[in-house]
Amino acid sequence: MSTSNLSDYDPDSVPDAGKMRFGIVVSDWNREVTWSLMDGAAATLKKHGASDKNIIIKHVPGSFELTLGAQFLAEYDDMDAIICLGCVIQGETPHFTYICQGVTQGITQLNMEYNIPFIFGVLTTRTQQQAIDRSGGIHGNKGDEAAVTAIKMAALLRDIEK
Ligand code: DLZ
Repeated sequence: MSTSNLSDYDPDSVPDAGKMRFGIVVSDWNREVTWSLMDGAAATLKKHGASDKNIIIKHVPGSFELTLGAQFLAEYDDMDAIICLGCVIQGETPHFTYICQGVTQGITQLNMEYNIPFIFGVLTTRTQQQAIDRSGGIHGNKGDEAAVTAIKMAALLRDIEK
C-alpha cells in the first residue's frame, strides 16, 4: 500500500472549477472514515472554485451501492464529474473481496457507459487504522485526491468538447 500523502498536489496544476458541477456519492458504512473523505473532497472542490450549489452530495448504505447511486446522479442531474467515496476494511470476511470487485467493476463500467468521469475514491484497507490514516490522518485524505482528479478529468472533457 502506498504511503505517499494523498493530500499532496500542486495547486497550480488544478484547473478552475468555478463553472463545474459535481456529484459526491458517499457510503455510510464506516462513516467515521467516509464522512471525513466527503468533507475533504467537498473542501478541495470549493478551494478550487466550485460553489456549494454545484456540489450535490448523496448517501448510500455501503460501498456496494456506490455504483447505482452514481448512476442515479448521472441519469437525473447534469454533472461534470461524480466522485464515489467509500471504505472497505478487510477484517475476517470474504465480503471484502466481493465488495471491492463489485464496486471497482461497477465504477469502471460507468466510466465506459457515460461520457463523464466517475472517480474511484474508495479506501480498501486491512485495518481501520490504515483507513483513518488515509481519511485526514498521517497519510492525508483520499477525498482530496479524488476531488483533484475529478476537477482535472472534468476540465479534460471540457477542453476536448470545445
Ligand atoms: C456487508 C458489508 C461489509 C461486511 N463490509 C463493508 C465494508 O467494509 N465497507 C462497506 O462500504 N460496506 C460493507 N458492507 C456493506 C455492503 O457494501 C452493502 O451495503 C451490503 O452488502 C448490501 O448490499
